[in-house]
Amino acid sequence: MSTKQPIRVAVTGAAGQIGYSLLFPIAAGHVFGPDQPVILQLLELPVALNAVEGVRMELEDGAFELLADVVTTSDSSVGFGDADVALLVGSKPRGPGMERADLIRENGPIFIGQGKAIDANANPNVKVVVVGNPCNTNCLIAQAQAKRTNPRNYTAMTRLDQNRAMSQLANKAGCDVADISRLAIWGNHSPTMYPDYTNALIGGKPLTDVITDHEWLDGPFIKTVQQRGRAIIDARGKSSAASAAWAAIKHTRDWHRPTPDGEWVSMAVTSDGSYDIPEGLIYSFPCTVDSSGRYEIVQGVELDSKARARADASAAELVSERDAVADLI
Ligand code: NAX
Repeated sequence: MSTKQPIRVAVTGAAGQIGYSLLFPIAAGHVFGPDQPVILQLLELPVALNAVEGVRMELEDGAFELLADVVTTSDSSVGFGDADVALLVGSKPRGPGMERADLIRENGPIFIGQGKAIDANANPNVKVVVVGNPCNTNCLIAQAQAKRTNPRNYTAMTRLDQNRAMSQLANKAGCDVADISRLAIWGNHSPTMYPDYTNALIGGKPLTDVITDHEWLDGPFIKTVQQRGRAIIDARGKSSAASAAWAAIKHTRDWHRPTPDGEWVSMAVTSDGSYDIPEGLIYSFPCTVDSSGRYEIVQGVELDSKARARADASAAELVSERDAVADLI
């Protein structure tokens, strides 16, 4: 076992399908590195405590060298106690006939409670990643409770959208995913999100020089990425789980290491007014992370008029979501 102090990672919804896929890579060192011990603090609803105890037993059966401890609880002060990282996965799923606005209202109170518990109990520099949908606005609600913790460290996950876009582009170009860089998601994790291919590179060259089928880029490509979650549900009968967990791993890992030169990562972070996106929205931008683990929004990215309109449309949706929860923030 490493001599490093363990990192405490709180995970909500740990018995759910994303939680189940998420915990093992964390225990195996895929997020914080091969010599960084972790303590997993698994927060679940009382009704799922048995299930999460089963997950704890499976983690034990993995005999992970880096796993210093696993705590299971439905007490959020224990779950978030001294947490260095909080992955907020648990939330109510969208029920039949439920509109997005209903879901936002249903989940709001969960994120008020969790935001308060994080603020009261976690490490003041806790890094929060909201996965549970509608993740941008849930993040905004939790962040509104941040008095002691750093509000800048409340983020939401759009990495799955970035990964989906990169794979579609690599398939089209016949290249490796690793050849694609600077593909960033702008906006909300919703069908209004904009996967900006106009600034992306393939093997260091402008992507649009390599993929010249602009009709495909503007049409089927964007639509496929925006609608991918629905396509997975239609095919699998369940929402994306392993790919979402992997995206949460990458979001968290990339927030704990310097971004390789020339690359960007998509993270929904607090808008500081960059690109005229209304201040305070939790909006996905291209970001880079420095060696101290601080992210910055990449500046100077040029958006053509179509890209601009798409980025603005997603911001408008986030403004209306914020309006819908104005009494909760
Ligand atoms: P599951 O229904 O399988 O699991 C959710 C788990 O959360 C359950 O075990 C439940 O008991 C627990 N839970 C609910 N409320 C809780 C609370 N207040 N405190 C602690 N635990 C609580 O859902 P799963 O498929 O794992 O999805 C989880 C969330 O991720 C959903 O909101 C889903 O919409 C969202 N997603 C977000 C994605 C993204 O890219 N941001 C993509 C995948 C996914 O759709």
